[in-house]
Amino acid sequence: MTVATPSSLRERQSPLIRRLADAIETVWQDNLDLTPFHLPEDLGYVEGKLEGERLTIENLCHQTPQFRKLHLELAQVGKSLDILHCVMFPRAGYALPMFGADIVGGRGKIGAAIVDLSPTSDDRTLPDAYRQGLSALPRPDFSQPRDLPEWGDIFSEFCLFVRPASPEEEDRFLERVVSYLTLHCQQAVAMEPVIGSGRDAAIAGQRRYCAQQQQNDKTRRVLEKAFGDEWAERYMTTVLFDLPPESDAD
Ligand code: BLA
Repeated sequence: MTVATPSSLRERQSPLIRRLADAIETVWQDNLDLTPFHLPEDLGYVEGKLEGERLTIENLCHQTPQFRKLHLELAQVGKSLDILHCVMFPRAGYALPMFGADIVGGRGKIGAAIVDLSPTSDDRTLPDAYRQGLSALPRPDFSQPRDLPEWGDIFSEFCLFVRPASPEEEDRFLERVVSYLTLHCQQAVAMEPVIGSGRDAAIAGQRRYCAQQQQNDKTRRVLEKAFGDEWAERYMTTVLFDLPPESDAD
């Protein structure tokens, strides 16, 4: 992997993105047993051109006993687009929801901020401990909620999708991400791996999540314009939302 200075892009990004990236890493380090995860050689640090502006992507990945991949990605297009993308992919034996977050901003404003713990079970609901933990959080208070696209039927009733309209709303969004993430890490480390039908259902749920996310045309378009159709397809299906193996392999 090309090793970029991990903090180099971060320093140039919107404050909310920078703070979120730092916060996510802190929660991971404090709660999980991290070991390195290596992306395909050429995909750790990537540069392309988008409408004359430089698109830079920096990936940070880990794995843990419970997660086959923890992915934190920062991307920037010239001065116009700042992106944070984060997904935690459970290992096959761990029937956990999917943690996902995506922040898209630019020119000093965040236009889209989304975070969710998305169910992977057959009945498409979150485990009780998640529902209880999430219900106990302060009610989300944001003045500009956004509508989910059609492929977003994978998200839970706790999905938060907003355009943060003030520094206070940015702070509240950050706090909520940290709460979701902390709950998720605590649940994950306390969990016993499952076998049999629970395991198959969790794998199927994770595959469904990734397949739906691959339909996000807004992400795909940014990548296609900078790197071409084929590269975008490879990146979306091997780095952003790779499907877990269908059967028993971990
Ligand atoms: C939206 N994602 C977007 C948008 C862009 C990207 C440009 C449109 C912003 C807007 O409507 O204001 C771009 N996101 C990217 C790129 C990467 C990225 C290029 O992550 C990576 C290199 N997306 C995720 C995850 C979630 C997610 C994990 O990657 C949710 C947990 C959601 N992004 C998401 C949703 C939208 C979005 C729901 C709105 C899509 C729409 O309105 O059609």
